[in-house]
Amino acid sequence: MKKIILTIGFVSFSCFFFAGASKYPPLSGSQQQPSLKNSAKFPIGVAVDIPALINNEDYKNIVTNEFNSVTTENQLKWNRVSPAPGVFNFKGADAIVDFAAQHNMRVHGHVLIYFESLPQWVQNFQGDSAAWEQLFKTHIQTIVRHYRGKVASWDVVNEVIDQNGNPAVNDGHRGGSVNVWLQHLGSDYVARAFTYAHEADPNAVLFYNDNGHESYPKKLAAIIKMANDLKARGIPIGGLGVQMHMNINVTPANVKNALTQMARTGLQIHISELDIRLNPNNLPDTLSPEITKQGALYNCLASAYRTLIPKSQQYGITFWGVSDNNSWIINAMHQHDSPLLFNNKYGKKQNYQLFMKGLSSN
Ligand code: 9MR
Repeated sequence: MKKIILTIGFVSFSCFFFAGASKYPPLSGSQQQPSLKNSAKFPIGVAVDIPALINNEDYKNIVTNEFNSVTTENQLKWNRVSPAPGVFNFKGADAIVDFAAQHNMRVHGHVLIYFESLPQWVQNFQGDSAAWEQLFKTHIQTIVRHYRGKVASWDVVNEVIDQNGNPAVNDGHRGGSVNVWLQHLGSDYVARAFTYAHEADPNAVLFYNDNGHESYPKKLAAIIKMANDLKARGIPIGGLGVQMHMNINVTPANVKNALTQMARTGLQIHISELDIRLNPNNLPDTLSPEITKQGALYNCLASAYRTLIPKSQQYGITFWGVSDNNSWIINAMHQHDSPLLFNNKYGKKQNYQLFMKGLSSN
């Protein structure tokens, strides 16, 4: 076994590689190509969107060659799937689910209850708490029933704990949306969301999904406490989504600490929205000096997940986007960055190899 220590700037990465790590692990089929999915003993996923998944051959090839799980990046957000009262438009998400079925991929459904990405009609909805409850329940159950047997798991509730570990009343750091669910349904709506989803598909694995576990200790503690409380009450929570939208200043120690603590819940642990920003301050100049740091962090993350999460809890690692030009960091945040494993021309980056090495077991 070799220990490789990379020290770049003031960040030190310490990862263990086993002697066989440069070879691909034994695979069930003898003809399998080297790929991310063939290098891991757990699913490797990617968030996908329409129309790229239908129109773009390079994008499709990466999705089918490298991944065995897909997450619906935007097509099941409330504003897409239910843009008007009583209207459900499943066209976009159906296309993703059909694609996944054709290519034998798992589908993770994102997202049922999220107080961002709500259409105006929900934000302006008028009614007493019973009317809000009905809106909430109908939304969850209509979608989960539609995909029963086709979508393996759901982000049932997303991002409702703030950085200090308190219930999020708004998306403060992004400045805008109010948590209408907390406002109208009281704090126990999280538990009811899981119960409603479970009624609609008892076989689906149900996740609470959030970010910042590696950076905000009070938030990490609050998420773990909530998960343990839900479990103790018999609420059907099956897993925790650890988004891991990170940047190169996150330390391996913080990643390892978050994963170790999350694993103690006994729930499935899904690294659900992985990307690593090179350029958190959005500087205009070259990104290249930071690429080594990013690669080292990708490598450590893969190896930490493989070694620190018990096999029975490894739901997989999902990237938030196929290639840099499809990343929300470029498209929604308009940042100058290069956060993923594939570049703007759909080519593999150096990070790809480093992440893959981290996936390999001895
Ligand atoms: O990647 C998504 C981007 O395309 C959307 O514009 C944005 C707003 O809906 O949401 C992005 O995805 C978010 C995910 O749904 C929840 N966790 C944070 C993700 C990045 O903002």
